[in-house]
Amino acid sequence: MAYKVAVVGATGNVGREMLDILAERGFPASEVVAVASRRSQGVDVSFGDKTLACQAIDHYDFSDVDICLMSAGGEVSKEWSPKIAAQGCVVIDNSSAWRYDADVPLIVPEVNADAIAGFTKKNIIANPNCSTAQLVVALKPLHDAAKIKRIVVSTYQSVSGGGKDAMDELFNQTRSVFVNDPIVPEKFTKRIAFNVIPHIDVFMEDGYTKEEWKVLAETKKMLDPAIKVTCTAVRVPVFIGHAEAVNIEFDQPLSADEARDILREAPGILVVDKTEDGGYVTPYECAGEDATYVSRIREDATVENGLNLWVVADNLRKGAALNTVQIAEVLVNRQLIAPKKAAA
Ligand code: 2RA
Repeated sequence: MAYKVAVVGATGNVGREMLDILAERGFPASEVVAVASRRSQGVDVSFGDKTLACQAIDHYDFSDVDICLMSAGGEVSKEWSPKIAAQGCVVIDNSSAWRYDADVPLIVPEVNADAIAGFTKKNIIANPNCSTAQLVVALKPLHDAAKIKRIVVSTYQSVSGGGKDAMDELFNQTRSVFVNDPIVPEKFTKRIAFNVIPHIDVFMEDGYTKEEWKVLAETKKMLDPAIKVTCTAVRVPVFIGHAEAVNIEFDQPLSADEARDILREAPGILVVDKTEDGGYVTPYECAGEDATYVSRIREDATVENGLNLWVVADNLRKGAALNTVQIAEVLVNRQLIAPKKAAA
């Protein structure tokens, strides 16, 4: 069986990555179409060894498309996902537009693949925020083993999470430092080159940022609403790869050695954890990789049943495009959808 797949937002960082990952993983596609805004109509994007010219979303007929991978931002998704879904096409959306809707499953396949069955209510499935995706992959096997009570997360998020313009801003500011040009922040609120900024997404009434709230709300929705979560989200001058320092308090005792053994067997995780110089993974090394890496696993003696971890992943892949394609693979492998057009 083969499916017609549309990638909406095909010219963006995540859209391009979705096309790469569909090709790399040999997704069973009868046809892949690249869709973007009217502004990007005709722009060429790569799909494996082919080049696809982008179609404009407002002129595109989705009625024979089986799966739409959407990465065009919240506003576009709010307008277009229901229209596309109403044409019998399952939308897997990477924005925050649908994540907190009780009738839309929020899925990380290693964590809660069974919850995908609820997609039929709206024909929409949500992909989590990048910082939550890698976090729950690491937490799930530990929660199953010793029940997590509370986590304290500090994120170190690369600029690619803010899109291509944010990557350009880091590049241009870094260059400006060396040639002594003035630095005028545009997308970021302060200079990002050779700096860190404790502010991602908008501020909320309680003083937290929306990025910090997303980690809390999405972890509860996917893993367990009883887990207490607090987060500080920070932008760092790294192009690709988000890192997280995670402090966990468990209900049951769990030693660092036990956690290491559990994580080594867990899906989607690679443990790189040697207490020696360089015996851990950094964002630079995880760029382009599919795994969520866990390093620096150690007991926290300041609380009962506490552990600390360092969790790193490619935010454009596991944090976005890869997870979206994996969700599509669950739909297909569990035969939850049938292609509209039978193969000739
Ligand atoms: C960021 N979490 O890193 C966002 C992207 N989804 O800005």
